[in-house]
Amino acid sequence: MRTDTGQIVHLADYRPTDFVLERVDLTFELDPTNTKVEARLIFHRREGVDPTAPLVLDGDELTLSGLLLDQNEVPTSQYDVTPEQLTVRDLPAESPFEITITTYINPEANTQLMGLYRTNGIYCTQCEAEGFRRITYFPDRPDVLAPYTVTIIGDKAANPVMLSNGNFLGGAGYDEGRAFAAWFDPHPKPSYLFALVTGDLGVVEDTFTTMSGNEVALKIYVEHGKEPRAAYAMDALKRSMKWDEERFGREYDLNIFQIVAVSDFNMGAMENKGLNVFNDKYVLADPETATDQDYANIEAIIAHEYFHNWTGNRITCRDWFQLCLKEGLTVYRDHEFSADMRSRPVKRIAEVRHLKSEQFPEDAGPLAHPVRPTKYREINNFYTTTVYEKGSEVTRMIATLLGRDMFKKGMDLYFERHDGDAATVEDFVKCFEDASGRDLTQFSLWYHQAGTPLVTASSSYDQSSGTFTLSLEQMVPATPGQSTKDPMHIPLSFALILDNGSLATPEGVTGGEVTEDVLHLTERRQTFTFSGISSRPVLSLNRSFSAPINLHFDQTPADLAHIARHDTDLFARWQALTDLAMPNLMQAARDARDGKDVTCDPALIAALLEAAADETLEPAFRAQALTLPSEADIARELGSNNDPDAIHAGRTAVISAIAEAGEKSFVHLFETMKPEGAYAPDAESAGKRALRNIALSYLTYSEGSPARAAEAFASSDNMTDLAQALTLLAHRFPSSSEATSALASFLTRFDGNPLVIDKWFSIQATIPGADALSRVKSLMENPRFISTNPNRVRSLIGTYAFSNPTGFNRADGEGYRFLAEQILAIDAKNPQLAARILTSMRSWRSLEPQRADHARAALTTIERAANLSTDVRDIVERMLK
Ligand code: 0A1
Ligand code: ZN
Repeated sequence: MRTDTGQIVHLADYRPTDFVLERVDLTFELDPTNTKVEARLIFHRREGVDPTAPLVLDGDELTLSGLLLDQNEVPTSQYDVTPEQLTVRDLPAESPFEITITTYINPEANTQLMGLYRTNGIYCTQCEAEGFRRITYFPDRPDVLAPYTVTIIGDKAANPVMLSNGNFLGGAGYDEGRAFAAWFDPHPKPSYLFALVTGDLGVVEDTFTTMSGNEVALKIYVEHGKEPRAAYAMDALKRSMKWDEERFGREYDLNIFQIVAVSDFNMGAMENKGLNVFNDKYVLADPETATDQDYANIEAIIAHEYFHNWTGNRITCRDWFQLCLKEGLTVYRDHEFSADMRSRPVKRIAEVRHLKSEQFPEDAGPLAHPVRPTKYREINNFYTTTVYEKGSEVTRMIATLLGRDMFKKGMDLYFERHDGDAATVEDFVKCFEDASGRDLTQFSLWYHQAGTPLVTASSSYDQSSGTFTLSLEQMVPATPGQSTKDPMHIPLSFALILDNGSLATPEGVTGGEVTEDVLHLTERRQTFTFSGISSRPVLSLNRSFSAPINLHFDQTPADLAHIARHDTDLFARWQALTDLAMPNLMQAARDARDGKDVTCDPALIAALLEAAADETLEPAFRAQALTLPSEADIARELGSNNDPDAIHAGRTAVISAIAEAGEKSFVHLFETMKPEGAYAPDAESAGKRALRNIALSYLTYSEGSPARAAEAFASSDNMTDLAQALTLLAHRFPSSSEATSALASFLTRFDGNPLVIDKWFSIQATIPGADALSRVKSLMENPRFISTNPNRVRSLIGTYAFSNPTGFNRADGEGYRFLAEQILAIDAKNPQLAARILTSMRSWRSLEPQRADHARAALTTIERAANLSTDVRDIVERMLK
């Protein structure tokens, strides 16, 4: 394992390489423990570079076994080599030269799953961000692009499938018992997009004809027997290809597109050119084993990786500081795709829930960093929700500022101007400036200033003059390394809703720029005055969540209820319901902490039940309306001195009050919201199931018995309903015989299906209360707990730490001490996984003092441990700073 080198990389130090890489020719002779890699690299010295400058290549845990220069052995006096670097001197000043490097690597021993590794008898690679240097010495950085030829030689029986990037050149028997295959990728690419997969795999095949008539072979490789479960992924892929042509004019550019699903993978999936590798969780689905959420995730991630072909691969990043250039933009594109495939407002609600629950805490804690950071110690730790989700929000804001047509013009210009480039965020923004003529200098602060802006709003209406005045103030909180901030350009979508529910059209506005329904807040304090408003309107602000901000706007419950009833933006209606609920939930937490009775405002109950019963609204929206802010959301709003037990108790009491008041409605929804016919994963059916299941959840509170959930468990014919019923039994009635027997029957029924067994672990890891820890510990003893499989580790330990506030944040600190032990054990095998799970403690400073002390002590234990990886050291030190 690579332990910490302590080196910090700075954006300001960027400079191009001294040598230009012209071509890459790789030959792999596969062996589980001793794979031979021969890399033939053709370089020339960049113009103007010192003719004596050496060639310096990156490595990671490598041993050099051969080095040739133009096919002649290089004398040892001409190079220096360590496991991390190869330096070759005395190279030609002008003419191109060929370096041939031979290394032997051990895929079987590669537990960190970076570079070439083995999973279930398959050879597989993961090279982003810096995994290629674990295969051979190489200029392993994203601005070094070249075409690749790859030859794979391996045992024929064990590797009937041999894949790499690009188009297939040919393959056959090689010698006794061995076969070879050769691939050529004509599109110059950086090493992080290299992939190789071989093994004995099943395949699902289809074709897609592109808009200019090219036929593309589509192949999804899965373990034998799982082929039927790849059908939905294939369908999502074809829809993604079509959508990218229609919406962005992007056509696929090879004659084959391949996806491989593997069961050991650190992340969700990887966009290697023409050969995407997926965590099988995001490929495999059928009604019996996958939930509606699983289907939606598959659709989104298949699209995301496919869309990277243009935003990431054809145009890549100059350096890793530009990661949001491909990730933020590609998330924006996959969000838009899902919005077009499903319900746009419901999709937006889900995005904002995710942003607020994951990115906002990151931005408010010790790990906060700008969307485009300027330094890092371990790049793997920057695949964050800030780079991805906030990066997507920044792209969305550009579209909001410019309008749909101008945004499209800017995107077209970006594709035209930068195809084949390793580009920067500045290059991207410039395209929109050039296309629109708009200056985006101030807007660009969204890339550079960390922290969620806080906008405080107040308004007044003057009947006599018919004017409505809105005063806005913005503040960007201090974040690590950035103590002062400049005012941002914040686009706020708004509506003025009149008494009868119609929208006011102001005659004029002063105080700042307003384009269509968007206010441009650009100063620290700004007052907008709208004229020609005949009666007092209710302001709906930041509709569709047009800017990723915290908004403090003291609106009365009556005004919020008005928005919840009338806004034409469904997102804003949901937001108003959330804003109605939040103060109630915060007060409930305080009351529970102080031992007082918890109450629930009847106006909140009425608004929620009204939305739930409104048949003009789609069921998926009604389900979202009934889903109260989570315990983590409440903790975030409370901000400091948090007691997760009190938050849980308060929220539970509020839910019980709603459940009792609405019991009749919930029974009605539970009985009527059943999609007709056989299970189908479409958004409409999924919405009905979501509404029925949230109704069932409320009924467990009002009825106080597991009977109805047990009956739902017994009668469900799909995984969505089954998993929800099991969750309710286990979480609401953990010691009931119904819960015990449902958990046992679920296990028996799905044993042998790892993705479903992950659910079995997660459901138990999230049972609230202090007993969760002993449950998690005993589940770790279960033979099905496989400590080397990232999905399984995440499903038990990750889910416990991230998603069980009361179970993890035990007042005695045992949860933190347990996590510290686990992080050290995981780190020894898989640093990336360990570092990621450790971020579950990112908000430790907002806990009440006793818990915070325990958390600090546990983090300090990690910090002081010997042989920490760079990944974990980077996170733990930033968290303790
Ligand atoms: N680029 C991939 C995600 C990814 C990132 C890093 C990885 O290893 C460190 C693996 C995958 C995506 O955005 O889908
Ligand atoms: Zn991505």
